[in-house]
Amino acid sequence: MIRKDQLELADRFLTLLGDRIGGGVALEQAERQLSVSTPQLRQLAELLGGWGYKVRESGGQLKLVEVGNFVNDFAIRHYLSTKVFGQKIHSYQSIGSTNTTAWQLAEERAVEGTVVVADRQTAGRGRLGRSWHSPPRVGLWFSLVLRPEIPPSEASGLSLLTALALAQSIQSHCRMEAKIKWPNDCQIAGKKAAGILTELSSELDRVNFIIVGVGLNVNQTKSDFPRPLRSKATSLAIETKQKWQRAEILALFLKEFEHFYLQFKKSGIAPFIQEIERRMALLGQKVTLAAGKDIIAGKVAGLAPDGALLLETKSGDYRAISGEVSVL
Ligand code: BT5
Repeated sequence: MIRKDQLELADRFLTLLGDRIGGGVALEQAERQLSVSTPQLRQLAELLGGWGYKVRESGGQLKLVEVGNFVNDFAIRHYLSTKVFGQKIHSYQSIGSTNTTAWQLAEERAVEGTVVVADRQTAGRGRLGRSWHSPPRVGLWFSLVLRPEIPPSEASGLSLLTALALAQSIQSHCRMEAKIKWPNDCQIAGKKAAGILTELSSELDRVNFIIVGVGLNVNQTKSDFPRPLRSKATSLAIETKQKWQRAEILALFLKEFEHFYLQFKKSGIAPFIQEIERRMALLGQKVTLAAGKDIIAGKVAGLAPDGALLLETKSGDYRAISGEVSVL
């Protein structure tokens, strides 16, 4: 177990190193600013090495020569500026499903804002028993524990809220337009870049906890996707032609989400509907909606104040609270 003061020192050391490959600082300056001896500084460099940050020492200079792109507690905290989300982080190299682990932790009283994140999932889940492709080191596979005091019927709004926070953080950080595909996807250039799996533990009139799971494709190349996914899935790297620091994106998302979530707890999804509609894929388009055994054809008219999808159909307006939308 690494002590908290060591973590803080390592964090400050990384900032002194400029936080990027090629960044550096004079040995003497680092010792002075961190109030540590040379052996202590070397220990900190070793600690950073374990997290994928390689520091080289030569001629009294320290240089950051490798940044590992890990998504672990240290890397996330380095970028984190939230009050609730990510104050408790469980990070794994490999795990079945972060949603399953977050659910277990929530049953053991994990606090609101707990984040479970994995470099790889071996049994990543989508909705309705579908699977989620989660290869190592290229994506963000994580789940959040939420404990809102809302009726269970309002929980589905959290998928849309998450999609909005994802779309906004992708857009502001990667300068790339991201759209929301109702009810739980984020699309870039018409392809799926992220999926959201919201799972609810509740009694009839009361939520015990909610797990929001997010899979965001970050640094995959086209060939990293299995063939059947290649035509419909994409990643931030494919669309922007550059690799991204996953821990930084996670921290930015958590900040955006926290901001929205605090308002959601007071006023529900209604105040966000206009913004979600503005970013909605398929608005005004002819689609089919598969909801249970029903297939409904219609034009996407927008969202109801509770987040339900509104379709204009031949037999009048149709309101859907769940389902799968496909373009006709
Ligand atoms: C979703 O389901 O889109 C929800 C995915 C949630 C994944 C996260 S990862 C962290 C957390 N832990 C979990 O175990 N799950 C959550 P759905 O709408 O049912 O879409 C699933 C479909 O998306 C699959 O049937 C594939 O067609 C496609 N798919 C699978 N992996 C994909 C990927 N990496 N990128 C894009 N599409 C994918």
